[in-house]
Amino acid sequence: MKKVMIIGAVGAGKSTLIKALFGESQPASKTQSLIYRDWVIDTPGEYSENPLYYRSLMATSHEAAAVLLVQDATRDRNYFPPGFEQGFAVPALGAVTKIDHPQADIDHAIELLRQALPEGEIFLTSAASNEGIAKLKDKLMQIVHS
Ligand SMILES: Nc1nc2c(ncn2[C@@H]2O[C@H](COP(=O)(O)OP(=O)(O)O)[C@@H](O)[C@H]2O)c(=O)[nH]1
Ligand SMILES: [Mg+2]
Repeated sequence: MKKVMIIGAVGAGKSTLIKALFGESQPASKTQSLIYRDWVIDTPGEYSENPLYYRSLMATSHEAAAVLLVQDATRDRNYFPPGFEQGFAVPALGAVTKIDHPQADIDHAIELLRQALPEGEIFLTSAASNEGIAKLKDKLMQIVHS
């Protein structure tokens, strides 16, 4: 089965989003290494924050059919370098996480994510309220089964 690689800063909500995509609601534990589960490759946030790991992420993207860039709606800064999406072997799309959060600023999060992902589709999600999860899952299933 084709895979989707999920990247984003430490604490952005990647692992929790993955659990929500699988219909689970328990908290996610800290991701220490690349984790392969079914059609998903979860990555440690350090890999997206530290340029020393970029090559490793880009190499791993060859195993995936798409890369999902995750941006936390409660963060006011960008953890991806400008144009980051272009470094990957496969198409990229984006997800804004934690849109349920009282501190979420969705428009700002989209603006930040657009610097790394000028064109790919962006999905607005909350693992807490489940908003946007089904829509993102449909899209990812299309990619995985294409
Ligand atoms: N309010 C809210 N908090 C979330 C959501 N998703 C994740 N979190 C919280 O964000 C923190 C980091 O989540 P985690 O999935 O471990 O982030 P990762 O490092 O990107 O894998 C945890 O405390 C989660 O409970 C969400 O949709 N809404
Ligand atoms: Mg994680």
